[in-house]
Amino acid sequence: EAEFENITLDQDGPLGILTINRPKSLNALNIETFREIAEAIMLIEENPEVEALIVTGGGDKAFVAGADITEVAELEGAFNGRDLSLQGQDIFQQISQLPFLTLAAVNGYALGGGLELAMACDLRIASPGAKLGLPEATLGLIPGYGGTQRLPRLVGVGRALDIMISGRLVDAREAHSIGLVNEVVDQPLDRAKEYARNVLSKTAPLAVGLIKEAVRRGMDTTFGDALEIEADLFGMAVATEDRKEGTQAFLEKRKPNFKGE
Ligand code: CO8
Repeated sequence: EAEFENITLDQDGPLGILTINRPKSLNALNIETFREIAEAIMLIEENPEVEALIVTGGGDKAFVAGADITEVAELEGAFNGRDLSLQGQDIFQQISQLPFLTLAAVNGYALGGGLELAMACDLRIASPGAKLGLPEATLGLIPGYGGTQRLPRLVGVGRALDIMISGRLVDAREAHSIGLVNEVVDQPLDRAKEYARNVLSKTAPLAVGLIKEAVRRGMDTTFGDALEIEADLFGMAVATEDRKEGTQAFLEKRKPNFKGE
């Protein structure tokens, strides 16, 4: 068990549960918390038992209310800020590149860096009272941990510009209607676990990783190149043992027994 001060990392069977846990500051991400998140991601990557990751917030008010504004207030000059942005972007990229399902259980405020963390996950499941936003402009900042790029990819350019330029908070119902969150339920962590267990019981793990890779790399390039990426990854899926097992199980009218090979 690793020792952390600002987060907890738990395992529930095949599920890794990363909780950002500074409830007195609404789980704001200070530099030390970022460092611990990076270490937790390394531990998760090295742990073959973890087959899906859920990220959530401690306490009952917030997922993560953003970067720690007390630290942001002390930043001096452009270079310092650019570096911080690159470091945060890198950690969230590592989360988005995990080769298995990642879910954000958004149990309250997901603002600024907090929404950027949630958007680095594959899916977002929010509580009815959750509020999401990128209010950086109200602080004289812009989103710096991937938000200006991930939000328009999720909800479209017009809606993303509205949310970032106004700095307004989006409630769970609206977030659901624009596709920023996938589901709204009273107990998002319980639902995230149920969703993840269902995925693990039904789908081939390598296929899940390849789907994520196809979507992620495809969004970065032209449509034509993206189709080539899809074909390459399709070829890799066809070459797996689990493809043989999955198709055979269908024909034999039984449940497949995927091995991740
Ligand atoms: N950082 C530090 N402390 C925070 C933060 C934060 N982001 N959010 C809340 N807190 C603290 C409050 O200061 C307060 O502390 P205290 O009890 O000591 O006064 C405590 O948490 C509880 O918060 P409130 O009393 O404000 O609770 P309310 O229910 O009244 O309000 C809100 C909740 C609306 C969420 C309010 O706290 C708020 O507006 N928070 C700030 C939200 C925000 O602007 N987040 C974006 C931050 S900017 C960002 O994430 C930039 C990322 C890019 C950086 C790029 C690199 C440089």
